[in-house]
Amino acid sequence: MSILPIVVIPDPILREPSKPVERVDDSLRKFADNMLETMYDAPGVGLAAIQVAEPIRMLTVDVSEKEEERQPQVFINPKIVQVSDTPNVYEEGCLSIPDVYAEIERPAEVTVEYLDLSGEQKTIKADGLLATVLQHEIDHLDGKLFIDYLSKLKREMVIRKFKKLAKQRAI
Ligand code: K2U
Ligand code: ZN
Repeated sequence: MSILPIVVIPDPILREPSKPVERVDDSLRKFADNMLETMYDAPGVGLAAIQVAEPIRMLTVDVSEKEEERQPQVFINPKIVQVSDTPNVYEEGCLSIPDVYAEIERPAEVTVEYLDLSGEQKTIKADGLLATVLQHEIDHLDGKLFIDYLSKLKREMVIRKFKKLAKQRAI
């Protein structure tokens, strides 16, 4: 298994919509393993394939508690088919936008249809942190970032900070 480099803003690839997975095969399962290893190493509770520069519609999640056994989940071609009217607010972060955290409001419950690593069609009804992380990761597959939910002023402050850091790194 390998730890893959995580893309950070302002890399434009993060704004590209990801393409549906055509075949669930051993090569995809190997890539999913590498995504999980990368996610645990970061550490994170979710990761979208685009964040490791692979524009396909696949994401990994593990919202198990630190002292619990790991519960890795892989979602292929995930589609949100139902959302609750009740909202929930979580302080979100993103491995592609390091050291930025913000309270984001999203539907508290979502129903997601997806393929698992055997290629089987599945449906999950999620709430709590899993619902938030699934919505955050599925946004990534559409080129959307959690800072897009911030005010224009706050979003531009974050992007300006990263452009300045990118320039300093380039020197
Ligand atoms: O997309 C990502 O970079 C994964 C995020 C997942 C996340 C989404 C919404 C709310 C919390 C996390 C990373 O895991 S960010 C690192 C992190 C880990 C635990 C809690 C908060 C942030
Ligand atoms: Zn993210």
